[in-house]
Amino acid sequence: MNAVDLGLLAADIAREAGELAARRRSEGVALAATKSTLADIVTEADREVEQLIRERLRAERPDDGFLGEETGAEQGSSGLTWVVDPIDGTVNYAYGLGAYAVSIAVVGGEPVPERWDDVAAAVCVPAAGELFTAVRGDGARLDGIRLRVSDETPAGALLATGFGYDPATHDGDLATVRRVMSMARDLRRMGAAAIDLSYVAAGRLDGYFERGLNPWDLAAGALLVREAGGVASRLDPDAARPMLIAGAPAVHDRLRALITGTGTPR
Ligand code: LIP
Repeated sequence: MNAVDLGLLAADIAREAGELAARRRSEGVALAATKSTLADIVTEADREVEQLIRERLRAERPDDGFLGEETGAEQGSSGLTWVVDPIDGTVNYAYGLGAYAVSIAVVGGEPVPERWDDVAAAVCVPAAGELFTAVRGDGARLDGIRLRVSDETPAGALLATGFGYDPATHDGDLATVRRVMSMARDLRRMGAAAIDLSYVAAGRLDGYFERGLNPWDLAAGALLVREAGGVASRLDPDAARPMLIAGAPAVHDRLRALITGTGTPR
């Protein structure tokens, strides 16, 4: 299978998984457990959707590896790994907010964000009926239409961020927000990194930054941004909470400079 075919497979499975997530949502959400902190939850649907994705991939691509938010890692022998967040934005999902997504990426090499090679990705946002897709070297698309990142306007950049589930990290994250507001026209906090990144790719947001994302939160979205002409990079990759920064090249560079303290506020 070439990258385009892998992208089609990712898209098909993301669409089917999105339908299952939406169906379960309409039936009511059952909390399954809490994870790293009380605010970090997993629902029965997260597990069921990941199971469906895993089964579909096992049937189609038995030699590939798998790295999923809920069921963990399984090494493959093909050199490819599927990096999956069955429901990104679980808290939104549990509260009945529509900003949740199924995020599926396939990467080559070691399944670590700095070292993997992007191959293909799909992000399905069931509540909006939208499917974002990207294939390395072949662009990013929303329901088949080519995407392009947006440049900052004279009014400043429309930025988004997120905060982790650990209350101990909130002060630091708010200090970062304070630093970047000098370039912002406004700030959004959607609650699902895969959607934030898809929106950067689509030019619905000019830039996005967040500390502490997991590989499955960013794998598909980062490829979407890159294939839409943007940059997605990680600061402090070896720290406990690396910072992801994404946007059109100029927006990305300005964000990075303000976050690292090397940029001058406007
Ligand atoms: C969530 C992210 C969200 C972020 C949370 C968490 P989950 O993923 O997408 O934007 O702020 O820390 O990582 O847990 O809903 O899949």
